[in-house]
Amino acid sequence: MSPSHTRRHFAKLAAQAALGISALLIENPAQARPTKSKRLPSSKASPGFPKGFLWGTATSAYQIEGAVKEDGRGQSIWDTYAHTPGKIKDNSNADRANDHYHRYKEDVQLMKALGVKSYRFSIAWPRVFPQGTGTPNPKGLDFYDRLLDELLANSIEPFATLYHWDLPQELQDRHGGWESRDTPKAFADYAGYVAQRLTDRVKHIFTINECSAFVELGYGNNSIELAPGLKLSQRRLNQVRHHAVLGHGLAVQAIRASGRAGTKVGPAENITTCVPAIETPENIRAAEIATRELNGGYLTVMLEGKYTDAFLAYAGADAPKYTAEDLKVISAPVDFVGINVYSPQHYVVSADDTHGFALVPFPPSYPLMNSNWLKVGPEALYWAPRNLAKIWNVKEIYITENGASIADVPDAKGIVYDLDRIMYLRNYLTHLLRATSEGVPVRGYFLWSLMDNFEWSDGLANRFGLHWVDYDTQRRTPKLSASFYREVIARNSVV
Ligand code: GBH
Repeated sequence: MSPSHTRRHFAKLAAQAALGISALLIENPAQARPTKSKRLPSSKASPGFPKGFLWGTATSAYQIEGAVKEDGRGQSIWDTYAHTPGKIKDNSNADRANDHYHRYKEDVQLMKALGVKSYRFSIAWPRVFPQGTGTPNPKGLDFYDRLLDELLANSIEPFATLYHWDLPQELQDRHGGWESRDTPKAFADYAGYVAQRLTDRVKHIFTINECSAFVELGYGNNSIELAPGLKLSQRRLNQVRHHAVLGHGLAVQAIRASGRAGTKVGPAENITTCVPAIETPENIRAAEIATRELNGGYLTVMLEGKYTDAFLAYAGADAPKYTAEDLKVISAPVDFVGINVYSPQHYVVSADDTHGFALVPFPPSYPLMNSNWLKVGPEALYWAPRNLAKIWNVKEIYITENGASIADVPDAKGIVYDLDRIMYLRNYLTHLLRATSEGVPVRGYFLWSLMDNFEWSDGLANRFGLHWVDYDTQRRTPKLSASFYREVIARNSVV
């Protein structure tokens, strides 16, 4: 540093000390009020998202509801798993979680304050069919009835997910859960029942949240684990994969049969996102090929009605057993495709081999958010929907989840200044804006999550929320990122 620079630097520090640095900090995030004026300073510089873009937030039943023994709810594989010693990092469970079952009205007001237009939540199968099949619990849908009424009274459009991993324990005990064809069949019955009862108010239904995550991490040999935490052989795992996508297809058909006319349905899949490492025509093509192959057991079979040759060749003798009719069901036409996008799973370059693509290894110090899988790569939010539209000609896309885990720390007044979450969101949304500006048909975006919640095997300690949750008092406090998101929504643009 030059002497003059050092002097200036010193003078600045002295001034801060004189003022008292805390006097320079904002009092609370609510001070960052959304812009009221129609003529915005940056409106020329940053073009907006399409008119009517559906800004939303997302949650799931087991992660927020609590009330696990109320109103006749049956046990799910997650109750069992979370109560198994050693499974959850901080030894927590979601028996109470966010107590959303009783505080949903307050939570709808949090959404209203953000200005969101839509909300993605999930319905707990074991509340509706406590044993998975058979007679529905008469009180099973009452909570969702109340929630829907509250959302609609506040002009927030409900998007319901039918399966966010909380399989009725009885189905696991009876026949190994998704190992059996009876589970996709039971899922379709449940889907049809919900469609019949709720599609007067819910117009968009997601079948299954992330087949790929709950199958690979729940039944496969992976270091990250989800319930039921089995480590099956490749042969059995392939059959589970097949049953999961079959469950999706059967549910699509059941919802068409039992829902009101105009009900729209599709998956909410954890797409394996492939990004060209360097944007050349060859690498772009390679990333498209990789996207189709690496989603072979999930989105590709759902959207094409066949397993790719490479998928079957790789599975070899362990390939799933299925019929031609199964493939028709799995690829039952959907109205939209939802994708959860957190990270680029792979950076891709072209290759002259039979595959036509090669995966670039991640360097050991590649930046992560606060989850060991959450690699930061904002371009994922451009390439995931862009490839989805390009490869399969999908006409209606929702980003059903995107967000960041942070080891948030509230200050003395309980406020969280999560600049790192804002950094993540701002960068990702910039790439989403590139997609919509180029005409990629993304209709909405559901930020994960409205509030901190039970983060599966990571427990309550790892936080994804726009609102800090104090699990002792159940107090919700907006983080700085809540003000950021409110501003994004108000201006329909990246801010
Ligand atoms: C979502 O999972 C869930 O839907 C949601 O419930 C959860 O709270 C949220 O994200 C945050 O975790 O092969 O390296 O990607 C998506 C994240 C996808 C994380 C699969 C683990 C496997 C490791 N999961 N991923 S990797």
